[in-house]
Amino acid sequence: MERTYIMVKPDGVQRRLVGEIIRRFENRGLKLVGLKQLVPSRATAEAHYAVHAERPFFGELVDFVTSGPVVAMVWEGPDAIQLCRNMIGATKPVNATSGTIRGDYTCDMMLNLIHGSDAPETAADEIALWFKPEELL
Ligand code: FUP
Repeated sequence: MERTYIMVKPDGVQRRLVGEIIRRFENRGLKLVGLKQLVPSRATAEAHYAVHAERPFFGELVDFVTSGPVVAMVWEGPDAIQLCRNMIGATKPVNATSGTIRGDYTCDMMLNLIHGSDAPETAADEIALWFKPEELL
């Protein structure tokens, strides 16, 4: 069993896609172990995207993810990290195929609805950044 950090970004919340996204993960058989809505602080957003700190889009990315409520979640299941990445679809819109969340609902690189951890180490770091242990049930 593996756990992954999933976040519906502000555009996904504004577009009323939270239910649709949760439904997809539930239908797939994953287990929801943590869930909350919050407006991320700048410090949390910068820590979450620290790997991109030197990239030219970093400021815009932090502005975007702190611009409104996000829905932070932890999902559990076999190979949950890669399985969720497959369901989310590629970062580059032209590579996000139909049937994936991004492929079905967005063609914008920044306004791409959802984040999912990309490896076991980042998943552990992100879960610890966004959730207290007692918030995971
Ligand atoms: P992903 O893991 O698919 O969410 O993508 P990354 O961690 O590589 O990038 C994080 C966010 O930065 C993306 F959701 C969108 C933004 N980004 C850009 O705007 N331009 C880029 O070239 C790469 C990423």
